[in-house]
Amino acid sequence: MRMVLALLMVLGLVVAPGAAVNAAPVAQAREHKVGYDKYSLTVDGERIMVWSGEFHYFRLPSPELWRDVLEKIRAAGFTGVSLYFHWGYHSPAPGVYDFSGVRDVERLLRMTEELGLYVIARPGPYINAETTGGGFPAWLKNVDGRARSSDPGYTAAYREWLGRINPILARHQVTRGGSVIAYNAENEYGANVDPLYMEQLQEKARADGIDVPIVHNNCCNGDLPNWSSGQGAVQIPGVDDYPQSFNCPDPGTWGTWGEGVTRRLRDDAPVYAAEYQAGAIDLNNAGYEKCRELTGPDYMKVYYKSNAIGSGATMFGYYMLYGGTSWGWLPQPNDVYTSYDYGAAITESRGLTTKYDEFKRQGYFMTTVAPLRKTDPAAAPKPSDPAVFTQARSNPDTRTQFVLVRHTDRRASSDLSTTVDWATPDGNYSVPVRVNGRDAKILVAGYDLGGQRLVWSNSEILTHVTVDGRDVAMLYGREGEQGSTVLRYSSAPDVRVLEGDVRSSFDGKDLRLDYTHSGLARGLVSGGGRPPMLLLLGTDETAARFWRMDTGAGPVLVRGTSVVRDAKMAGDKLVLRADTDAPGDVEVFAPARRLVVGGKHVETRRTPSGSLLGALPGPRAVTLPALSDWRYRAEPPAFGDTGWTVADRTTTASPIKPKTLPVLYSDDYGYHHGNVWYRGDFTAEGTEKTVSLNAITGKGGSYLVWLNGRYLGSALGGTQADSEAPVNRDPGRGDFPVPEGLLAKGKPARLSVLVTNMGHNDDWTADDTRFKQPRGLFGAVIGDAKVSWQIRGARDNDVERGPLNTGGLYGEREGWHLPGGHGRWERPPATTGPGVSWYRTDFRFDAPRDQDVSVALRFGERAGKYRVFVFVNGWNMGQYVNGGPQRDFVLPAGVLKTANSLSLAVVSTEPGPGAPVPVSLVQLGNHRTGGPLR
Ligand code: IPT
Repeated sequence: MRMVLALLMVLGLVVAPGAAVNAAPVAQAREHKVGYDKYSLTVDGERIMVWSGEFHYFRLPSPELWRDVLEKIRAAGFTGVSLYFHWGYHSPAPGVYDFSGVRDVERLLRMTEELGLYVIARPGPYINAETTGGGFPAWLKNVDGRARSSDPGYTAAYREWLGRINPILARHQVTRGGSVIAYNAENEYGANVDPLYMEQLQEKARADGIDVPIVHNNCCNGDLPNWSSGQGAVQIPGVDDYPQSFNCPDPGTWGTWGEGVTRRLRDDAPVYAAEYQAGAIDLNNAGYEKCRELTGPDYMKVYYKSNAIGSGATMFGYYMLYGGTSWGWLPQPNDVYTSYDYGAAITESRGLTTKYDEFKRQGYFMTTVAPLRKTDPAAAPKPSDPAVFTQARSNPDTRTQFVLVRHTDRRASSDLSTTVDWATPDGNYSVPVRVNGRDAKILVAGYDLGGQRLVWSNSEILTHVTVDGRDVAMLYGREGEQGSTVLRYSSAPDVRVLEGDVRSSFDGKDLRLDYTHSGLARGLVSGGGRPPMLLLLGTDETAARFWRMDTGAGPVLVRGTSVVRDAKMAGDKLVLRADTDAPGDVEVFAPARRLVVGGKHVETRRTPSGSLLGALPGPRAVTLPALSDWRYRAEPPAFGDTGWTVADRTTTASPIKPKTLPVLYSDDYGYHHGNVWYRGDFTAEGTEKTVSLNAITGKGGSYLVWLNGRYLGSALGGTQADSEAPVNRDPGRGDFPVPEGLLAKGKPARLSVLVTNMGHNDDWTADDTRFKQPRGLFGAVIGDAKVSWQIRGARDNDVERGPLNTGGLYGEREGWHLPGGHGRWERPPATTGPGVSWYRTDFRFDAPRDQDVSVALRFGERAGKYRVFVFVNGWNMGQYVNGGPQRDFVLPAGVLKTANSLSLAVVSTEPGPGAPVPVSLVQLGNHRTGGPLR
């Protein structure tokens, strides 16, 4: 292997760590060189800050909206996105791969290229991600050889996948004019590791044309095998860190999983915060708002800033920026339900939160201030109060200093004011600082801010731009806090305060401005031997109202609007695509005389700040239709005589052997997702007392049992079994008494069982006894009866929506969930029995074309033990479990059209009313976009 690597290196296909990576051999105009050193990645020799976060295209089955999310990500100042690619999402069966429609990842990569976002590509093969099988296709459960190892069976399987995805990623590398700047091999590979496998993954990537640096996201702050040296080592080993844990019910408890400072793992590579916690899985059903609180703006301030200064990382991947929806059978059942909102900065319904605002404040700073891309630890100015903690880094070339200020005890929330003695590059100063509550600041000294010299400030820098030869800088602090900013001039500059209360003094070299952060203050500084500057001094809130956008004529600033998607200069016009959620001001700082927003000219006037100020309308109110006119159809147990597969196997590839034979695992018969029906035929003795079953469904699943058409009851499915007796060989046990007189000696009898498969276990520990846990019936005993079994699952004929959309309900096989009707539907009856009842209705959704209205289906209260599969225009948008944590099911535009069909498959384990479960359409957002989202 070493020889192969050496050979590839000679051929220029692999690069030695630290060396520049070669561009593709064919000369192309947009080819770039990617390299790195201990400080950062470089593109054509220029240092870059990869300030990125995670997005899962497979959790948004609407490519039109990928762009919406990516635009919002870019608008917050991110320079990149981190993207998992989900093997199982593309591959329903060995050798079968689909990259069309909602799976069109080239379209996704093209969008990142159009938007100028770098991509950290993470194709696994294993990705975890709380998705079924951790991203492995379910058919891999039938493949011999331990997954995530160099075993030949697994190797052949994953090479199929990499053989498809790698060339796509290779085509889109920065080195070939694309966006992919790094390639993540495997995922948190730290348990049961096989270094040969890690090495072979990378050889495969290189052989498939990957020439950007290979990275890895190591688990647990890099404490497990971390691929920084030895066989299988990657060029840039990164670290995953979730300091807050996933304890959403208790959002006030901080740092459960540690300090949260990313470790340096290699001296010759940049520090990479591969997955840094930006939300949480709702493990304890607290609801995602609690997860958002656990990882809210105060956590972000303290942890992200501590991490930036503590580690000097220049590559970041915040997990998640937008979580989305585990629609269909995407969820991994042990950790999540349908919603994967994640408490992220951008909600599942694509709304922006206060976390988004904090990302923007930090992101603009991280990506504006170039000296941050190369820093070493430095002596920190000493605070006079030991309850205040400081830490510093400085740029060895510019000598710019970055000082972190926070409570010594990160969890403390007292209000401390003190001073620090700061030896800045421009002299020694006593600088007042305040830490009020859970807060942290990164203060800057010795920085060439545009044409100005910032000596120091105890306000934080949001961003700055240069417009028509004038610097426009925005600094901010928490409402009510004192602020001071010192700038250097060769002679007294002229200071004109336009708004707010700002005092200034000049001592012959330093201009000192003192103020209280409140609203938005504005001052013009001119003369003093430097270009003029407009200084904007705001609060957290007013800073968050600003948007920075790059145009061909340089970056511009916009104040107002709920997002800015795009900005360009056309002659003297600034042309914006921007949303509003309410009427309000729009103010632009741009080399423009006119303003166009959403294709419409906006009346503006020139302000004393030199900006253009106008007003924009908000969205019109939209009314959603009531859902009525429901029709009904029953799905009788194990209905219909076609489509059944004889289940008579006596062996299985699963390391978990069944309790009874034949093997009844659904995967062994090619039914990998959703519900399966079983029927077991036997000749009765008449003496059978009990039907004893075991089923493994994954957490939260259940099964329902009928004998000769009579409902016997239901039981919860198990989550796992051990491979050998006596431990855990009785998962999901249900014993159902046989009603008197139901079976008669010598008469044919039929058992019907509906088993839900909640999704497949992940493989976090690289252990087949976890990943290859069966689904479906694990054991069945009916007295001494010899039962002939048949099984029926999904048809797998839905190319558009893919294999994870449907299971084996009869109605699914017959297309009752699809638009268009399909057969006879009736008025709902007065009552329904236990089992499967289907309901459907049609509705229209007429949102104005220039508005983005986000819609969800909301479940109201109704007692009973039931779950509901929600189909909108055939798309399985999730599973409602009565009494469960999720009531709102987001319906993304694209899935939602103007004319819609809604089908609900209700699986009830007890009799219930015939009327449909109470559901309604609700609005989760309404924005004027100025045109259709593209
Ligand atoms: C880490 C995984 O890499 C990622 O796929 C996802 O599962 C995430 O965490 C949690 O949402 S796993 C780590 C926290 C043990």
